[in-house]
Amino acid sequence: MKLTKADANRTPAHIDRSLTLELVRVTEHGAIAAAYWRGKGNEKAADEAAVEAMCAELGKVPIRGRIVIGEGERDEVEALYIGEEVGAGSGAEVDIAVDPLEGVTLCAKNQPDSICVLALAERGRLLNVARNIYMHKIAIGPGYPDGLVHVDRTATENVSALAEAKGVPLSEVTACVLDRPRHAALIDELRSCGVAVKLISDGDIAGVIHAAQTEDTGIDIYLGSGGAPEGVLAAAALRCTGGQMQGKLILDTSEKRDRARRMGIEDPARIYEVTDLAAGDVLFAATGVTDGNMLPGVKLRRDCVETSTIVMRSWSQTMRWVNARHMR
Ligand code: VTB
Ligand code: MG
Ligand code: MG
Repeated sequence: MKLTKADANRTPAHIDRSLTLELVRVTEHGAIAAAYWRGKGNEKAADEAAVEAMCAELGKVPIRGRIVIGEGERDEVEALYIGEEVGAGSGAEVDIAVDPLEGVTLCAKNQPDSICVLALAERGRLLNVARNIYMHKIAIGPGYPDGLVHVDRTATENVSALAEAKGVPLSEVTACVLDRPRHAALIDELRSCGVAVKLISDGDIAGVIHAAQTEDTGIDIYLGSGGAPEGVLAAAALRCTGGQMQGKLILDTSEKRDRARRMGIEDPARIYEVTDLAAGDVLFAATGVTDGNMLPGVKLRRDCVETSTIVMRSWSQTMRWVNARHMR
């Protein structure tokens, strides 16, 4: 088989491919637990349910795993804290990034695209960032020249370059942006260029992945700032789907800069490419909690529970959609 788009990413296949199905079980269980809290208005309970279920399932996976992006610091949260050792205790040494319930608000309000997410990489290959750090992000799909867009350029420059490369007028470009007051100027700028703006209320991991799947989603580019952990998780997915992304951390206080330094970040102004955020061999899994554009949500049927998961592997550049029935 001739592998082309994979070549740029190609690294030795260090991670056992059978772990893909193991990860599906983990995000499935997290999503099912959260699903019982859909629309109940209780973000905390939904999040905790997902954490607990993921944790229990991770304990069965044959890895020596370490959480590098988790729910918080060891003294802040009980489970899935940064530095926690997870897995069955034998197998490869790997690093894990989780967001047990990405889009807690979406789940609590039963709105689209809340997902249970996990990425797994070789030891030391995921950027380690704390939960309260934000990141400027820009992402486009595969098939464009390297460096076509840049996180430090203006939105106008970026969408103009993209429209030209795509061979369409700016009025046929769609940008996805988190609906936040801090993005008001960005949204105005995009609209004044004639670009269509798809506003999402939460969930920018899905937002970035949508930009890499333009043919299915109609979204050409993702722009704006959001959680840095979500940036690393999105980059892990992009390693598998193809596409470009850049991230720049927002370290706007000395406390954040110190914390980042302690986590190994030397240059606070560094621009991270996809492979700086998630390097080497990477696996990514996400299960839908609420019905969304990316994945259907959990279906609670009379006799069974149905889940839909996407699981990806960077080495093979495979994306698999796994629909599962779990008998009650
Ligand atoms: C961001 C985004 C997430 O929450 O962290 C956002 O990356 C936080 O929003 O996908 P605020 O600007 O309100 O802090 C999500 O949308 C959901 O966790
Ligand atoms: Mg979370
Ligand atoms: Mg999140």
